[in-house]
Formats: sequence, structure tokens, C-alpha cells
Amino acid sequence: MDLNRRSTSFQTATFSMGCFWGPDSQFGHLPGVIRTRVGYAGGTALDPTYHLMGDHTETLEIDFDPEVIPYSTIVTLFWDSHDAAKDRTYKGRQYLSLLFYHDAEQQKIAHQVKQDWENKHHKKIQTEIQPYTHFYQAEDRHQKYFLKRYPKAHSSITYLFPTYSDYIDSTIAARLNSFVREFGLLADIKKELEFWGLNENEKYILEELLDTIRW
Ligand code: MHO
Repeated sequence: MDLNRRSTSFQTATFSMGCFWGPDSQFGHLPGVIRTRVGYAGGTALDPTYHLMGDHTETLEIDFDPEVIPYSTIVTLFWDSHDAAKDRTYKGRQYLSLLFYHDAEQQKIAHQVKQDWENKHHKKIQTEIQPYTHFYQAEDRHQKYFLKRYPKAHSSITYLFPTYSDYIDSTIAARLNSFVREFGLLADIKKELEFWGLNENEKYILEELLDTIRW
């Protein structure tokens, strides 16, 4: 069973826009987003943790299929979803607006979208756009944080996966972590269930769960 839809042709987008719980659920439901993870990036401190973040910033990383969702759409949503024009240094670097490009193409797109966004909104974006160097995955308790607030859902999904990290890395966990925050449609998740190689019993468990998780 391939609940993760391990696709060979995916790209990675890495960006910071405040407390990482929020963006995890804002981006996790988007068609073409394959997996999400939260962590720390942008600083020089080695092996940061939530309580010893050093000069790092809370960051979201997503793997996406560029044929379904282009990088330009992700970057536009990034700037639409937080205030990148204001000063965000009230907690040092923890909640900065950062965008890490993974290659020259992403770099070009990021600068182009930034320009367009500034022209459209008549605001100056403060986001630091920089090359990706390293992403440190955050502690388990921060992964799929909002979904974990629903212990019943959380436990019935973990049970479908061989390991905890398979679960955290799965598309279904990303979708449900959004769904509990009212991002994404029930109908869309149900449609996707057909493509995840689930057996009838697993599909039934998930469908039952979806009907009870949000009302
Ligand atoms: N003010 C939030 C921040 C958490 S986020 C992972 C809280 O402590 O509830 O930075």
C-alpha cells in the first residue's frame, strides 16, 4: 500500500511565515501537495530544538508535484497568507518571513512573484529570499499539530501506517491536518482516497473518520 504516493517527480518548497503550525494546515490540503513537515531553518546554530532555536526560524517544507501546482502558485499563496510587509522581529528570528529557493528556477520565480505582489498590493515585502541550505525537522509533537488535537482521528490513522514517520509524511495526514482547521473540502479528500491504494477496509475506516472529524 502506498499511502504516501511516493512520486518520482516532485519538487520541494521551503518557507517561513510565523508559527509553523498554521502554514502546515494552510498548505497541506492543496492539490499537488504530497507531504509537509515543519522545522527550523535559516540560522547557523547546529541541531536546533523548539526551546533552543538559536538564530533559526520556524519553517514549513512541502513536497509538491509541479505539474499539479506550480511553484509560482505556492509562492503567491505564501505572500497572500501572512503579512510580509510588517516588521516580524518581535521574537528575534523565530517568526521571520523567509523564502528558501532550491534552484535557479525557483529563485527567478520567487523574485518575479514578489515584484508582481508588491505592484498589486502597493506594499514592500520584507521577506528574506535566500538559497536553501539546511532544514532541521522539528520535534514530533509539532508535526501535524492540529490533527493531533483530535486523538481519535490521530490514532485511527497512525494505525494504517507501518511506522510513525510514514504516517507523518503521508498525504492523508497533511490533508486531515488541514481539514480539522477548515481548509479543504471533504468531497475532495474522499475523491483522493481512491488514488491512495487503500484496501476496502482502510477506505471504510477513513471515510467513517472523515464524517466524524468535522461537523
Ligand atoms: N504562541 C504559540 C506559538 C507556537 S508556534 C509553534 C504558542 O505557544 O501557543 O511557535
